[in-house]
Amino acid sequence: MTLQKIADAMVEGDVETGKEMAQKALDEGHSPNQVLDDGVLAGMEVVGERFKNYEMYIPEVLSSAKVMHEVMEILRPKLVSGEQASNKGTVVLGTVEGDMHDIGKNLVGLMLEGAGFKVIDIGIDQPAKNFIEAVKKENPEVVGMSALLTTTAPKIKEVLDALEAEGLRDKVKTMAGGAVIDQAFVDENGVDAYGPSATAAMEITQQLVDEVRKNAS
Ligand code: B1M
Repeated sequence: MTLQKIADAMVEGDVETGKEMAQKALDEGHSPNQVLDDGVLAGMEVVGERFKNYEMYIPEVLSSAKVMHEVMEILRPKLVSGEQASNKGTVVLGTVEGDMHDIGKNLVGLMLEGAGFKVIDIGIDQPAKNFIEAVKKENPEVVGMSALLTTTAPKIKEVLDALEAEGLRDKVKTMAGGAVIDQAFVDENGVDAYGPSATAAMEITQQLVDEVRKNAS
């Protein structure tokens, strides 16, 4: 019931109720992951459907995104455990050029941080050169790219080509995710892994870091 109220608050763009219900759900003993999956993401799914069907428009979707952001601030300390800042691996993460969507990317970053990885989030609308700059500076094991538009998905390939051109392709593993990305896209474009969800991204990142470290030793 409380989780449903969080989902409803997401759809209605009601920040106060969203925050209140998220705190109530935690107090009632729901895990942060339950609040995320059955409250926040369940609500976002409805928003996505309504947006697609022209039943919700950009300002309303942005209000839903605000609710999500505020609820995530409540969940963040609970999702990000004491495992942080270990030597588990580094991930450079960003949304590709031309793409402003960051809710999924932020969630992936949060979950990865929670699992103990160092996350360098370079933000939204990032051209290939900025990914390269971050790789040179941070020396990550993994480069993560998020794309939610059919028009911006090809930018992932541009990042891969730039890594190749800079002689960095063999030093990192790459992962991509977002609404328009699937396994076929990843296979066709030579990305190392597809991240279907933030939860899956944690496990995949661990595998990719292990591979990079094994190859380097
Ligand atoms: Co946009 N939008 N949007 N939008 N938007 C979509 C993506 C769309 C599918 C909606 C639709 O029409 N059905 C559609 C794209 C269609 C297409 O290209 N095939 C679309 C469109 C068309 C647009 C605009 C062009 C609309 C317009 O202006 N006419 C415009 C483009 C702006 C731009 O980027 N240049 C636009 C704008 C916006 C808002 C600004 C209003 C807002 C974004 C706010 C923000 O991000 N701060 C927005 C939103 C919210 C959406 C929907 C409704 C929801 C996206 C979302 O946040 N989902 C979306 C509909 C949909 O996806 N069904 C839609 C929740 C989030 C948790 O899921 O991002 O998928 P997601 O992330 C998941 C996984 O995919 C995965 O983990 C996450 C958590 O499990 N994942 C990764 C994501 N990245 C990963 C990276 C990884 C691994 C896993 O490794 C690196």
